[in-house]
Order: sequence, then structure tokens, then C-alpha cells
Amino acid sequence: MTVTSGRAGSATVRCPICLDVFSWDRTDEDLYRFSEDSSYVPLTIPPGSSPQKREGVRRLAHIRCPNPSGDRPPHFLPLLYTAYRPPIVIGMVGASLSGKTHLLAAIMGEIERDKLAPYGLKADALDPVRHRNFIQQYTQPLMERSRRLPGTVEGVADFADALLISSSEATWPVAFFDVGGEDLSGLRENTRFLSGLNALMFVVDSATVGASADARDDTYRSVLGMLHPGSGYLDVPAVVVINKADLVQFASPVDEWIHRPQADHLQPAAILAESRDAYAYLHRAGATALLQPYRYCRRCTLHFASATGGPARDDGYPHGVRPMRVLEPLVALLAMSGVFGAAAAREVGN
Ligand SMILES: Nc1nc2c(ncn2[C@@H]2O[C@H](COP(=O)(O)OP(=O)(O)O)[C@@H](O)[C@H]2O)c(=O)[nH]1
Ligand SMILES: [Mg+2]
Ligand SMILES: [Zn+2]
Repeated sequence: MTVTSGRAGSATVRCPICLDVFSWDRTDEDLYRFSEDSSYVPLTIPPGSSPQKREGVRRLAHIRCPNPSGDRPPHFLPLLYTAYRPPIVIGMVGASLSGKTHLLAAIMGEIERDKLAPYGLKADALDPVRHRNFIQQYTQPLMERSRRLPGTVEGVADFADALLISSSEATWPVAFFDVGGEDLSGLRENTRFLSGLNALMFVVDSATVGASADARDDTYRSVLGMLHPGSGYLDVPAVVVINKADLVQFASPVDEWIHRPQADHLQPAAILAESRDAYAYLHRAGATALLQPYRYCRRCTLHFASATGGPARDDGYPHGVRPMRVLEPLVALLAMSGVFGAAAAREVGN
């Protein structure tokens, strides 16, 4: 018999880290707290605690995800997780070497530098241990030491990191999955991950835009094919990121956008204008396969971005790493997912 604190009953939860669904009786047992030495230690709420004190402790508490399919290392969720909105689960889709890992490292780096604040958003780690690991493994080597990041294992949709993103009104868990590899259709275990995605970030290597159709087109096709139930539009918001735009930064219309400073609020009209330019850019290059997300997804925006600001030489970036416009695609995806309210969600990507 579990003790409940006036919150009897259980909740059905989809964990944004393993994407398993589990039932969680709202117990105050088996709680953990994130400790100073970056681990989770058991947390008990002393019996007889006042309701105020109990609430204070619960705010810091985490639970361990039971991960029924047993496919992930141990992971933890805030106890108040179910008090938040359903998670926004972003799949970063692209062929290997398109720059997904660098892009996510740069996005997290900009968020660490509080660059979501001008949009009125605040970000915290969902699971502080995992977030710190991500920052130490990817963001710090790239942004503080200008190191080229090693290639990642591809072929399986893999959880990368998750945040709690808050607007003045609500908090959304936002999880990032790396959906790499060329032929995803043969991997049955991917179906579970793909069906758990509710936002897509397609990553295009600008250096390959004019090239003939290749593996990257298959990646798009298999993801869209697996998510797409048949005819009609796919109701998952999508962004197409023309990445490594530093390599084509002087070509029109890339030069119009890539050097622009970050906006200080959500600008649906600018997002639309950039999407039109990026669409024309892909269309002119004959990269019609890369326009599939735009054709199949009900809401889709297109963006130019560069994770590094310049090309690598050997194992590093000799001129330092300066991300350009990496947050804009994320902000558009958040807007289409409702983070800026219903009116903004209708205005972006239609
Ligand atoms: N010029 C340039 N090169 C990049 C950029 N981002 C990544 N790269 C290069 O592209 C290669 C592949 O990137 P990676 O993030 O590992 O791709 P992934 O396989 O999709 O995760 C890296 O070795 C980088 O040197 C960028 O913004 N600009
Ligand atoms: Mg990678
Ligand atoms: Zn889980």
C-alpha cells in the first residue's frame, strides 16, 4: 500500500527519455534528490511534515523511471513531471555527417548562455545528471575548446538530452532524439521511437544541396514514410535546417539571413520570409527530395544555420566556434508546438 499525499490515483506517463509509457501512482515513496556531487540520492519526506514543507520537498524530488522495456541506463524525472504539459519530443533527422551532433551541441550551448531569454523562455535540465553529461561531452569541447566532435553511432534513434522550457504561462518538457542513419525502415525497434516523436528537425548539409539524390533522401523518406499514416498531411510540425550555411554564406539568399542577429521576440513574418527564401534556394538547386517535409507536414518552416560558423581543419576549428542562427529553428518548432500560445502556433509555419 503506497502512501499518497492527498493525490490518490495513478497517472499514465510517457517518459521523454525512453519514450516508454508507464503508470505511476502518485506516491511520496522512492523519491530521489539531485545531490551536489551530481548523483541522485534517496530523499525522504519526514512523517509529520507540514503540508507546506512537504510541497517544498516535492518540488525538488525526482522519481526513477521504471523503463519497462529495459533499454536505457537508469534515468530520473522530476516528481512534478506530470504537472507539466505532455512533452515535445523532437527528432533530429538527417543522414550521417549532416551535422546533427554539432547542431544540437551548439543549440544547448546557446541555451546555456541564456539566449532563449529574449524570447521570454527559460530552460532547465529535465534530468540534471544527463544534461551535465551532454554539456561535458559535446557542448564544452565544441564551444569552449573549438574541438571537432567525434562521429556518433548511427542507425538507431537515440535520446540525447531533455529540457524543461517555461514560458510565462506553462512549462513543457522538451526532449531531443538523434535520428541518424540512412535506412531506418529496416529497424523495427525504431518504430517505437519514431511514433513517439511529435516534432521534427530535418538537418540538411548545405554542401550537398546541389548534389544528386543520395542517402540523405532515403533518411527523409523513411522517417516521413514511417510517421505518415497514408494520404493527407502529417500533423507533426517540422523545420528544415539548411545547416553548415557558413560554407555558402556569401551566396544569395543565404547572405540575407545567416548574419542577422538573433531577434528579441518571436517574429512570425520573418520566419515566413526566411522559409520562402530557403524554399526557393532548395528548389533552384533541384533538391526536391529535401522539400518533402514541406510537402508532407501540415506546418513546416525552413531556416539557414551554422553550428560552428566555419569549417573544421584537422580536429578543431582554427577560428573558434561561433554558432549562427541555431536557435531560430528550435524557436519556430516550439512556436508551432504551442509554447508561444495558440495564436502564435497558428501564425508560424502555415
Ligand atoms: N562548415 C561546417 N562544418 C560543420 C558544421 N557542423 C558540422 N560540421 C562538420 O560536419 C561533420 C559532421 O558533423 P556531425 O555533427 O558529426 O554530423 P552527424 O553525423 O549528423 O551527427 C563534422 O566533422 C564537422 O566538422 C557547420 O556548421 N559548418
Ligand atoms: Mg551525430
Ligand atoms: Zn524513461
